[in-house]
Amino acid sequence: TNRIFIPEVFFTNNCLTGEDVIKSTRVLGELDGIFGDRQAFDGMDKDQVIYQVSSYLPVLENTPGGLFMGITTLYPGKVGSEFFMTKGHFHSNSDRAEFYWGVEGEGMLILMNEQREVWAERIFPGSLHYIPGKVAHRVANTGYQKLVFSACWPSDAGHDYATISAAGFAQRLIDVNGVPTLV
Ligand code: S6P
Ligand code: ZN
Repeated sequence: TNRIFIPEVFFTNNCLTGEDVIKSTRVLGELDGIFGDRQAFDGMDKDQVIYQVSSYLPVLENTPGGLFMGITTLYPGKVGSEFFMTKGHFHSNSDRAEFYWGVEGEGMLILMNEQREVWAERIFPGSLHYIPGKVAHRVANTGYQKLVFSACWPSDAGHDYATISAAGFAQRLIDVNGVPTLV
């Protein structure tokens, strides 16, 4: 049976259910090792939800030529002085690009190329971000409310989390006297 997909409903309610919508939740305990301040991390509740992703997968993973879409809700907070952020990844098919766009709240899209050069773009409602292939991407919530952003990526992109798990990003987004700063 066909199910009608209404992006407005997806965006505003973030609660569509269906066999091609996958919801996942990341709690702090699953982000072990990605934040710089180990002592601060150890003192925090590991069951705290850091972000949730609803992904609309109209075709099977790895299908060439298709598109996926996701919406991520990233909650506000810090581990020490480092803003809550997503794990971050390259794509397994490394040349695959992606669009991100801001929906609600404020944050930073942190990008790193294969030469480990890092830069960042401010995310806000209506901001649009083109992430070229071979560029790792991660998002930090720099505000006091939830950050909601959406993404569209090729169905054969895949996710390479291992490279970032092993080597991290070359810079971190830290709150320096109230100013989000890459260090
Ligand atoms: C997928 C896209 C997003 C992220 C989501 C969570 O290609 O980039 O939907 O999956 O923002 O981030 P991460 O790094 O945990 O997958
Ligand atoms: Zn991606």
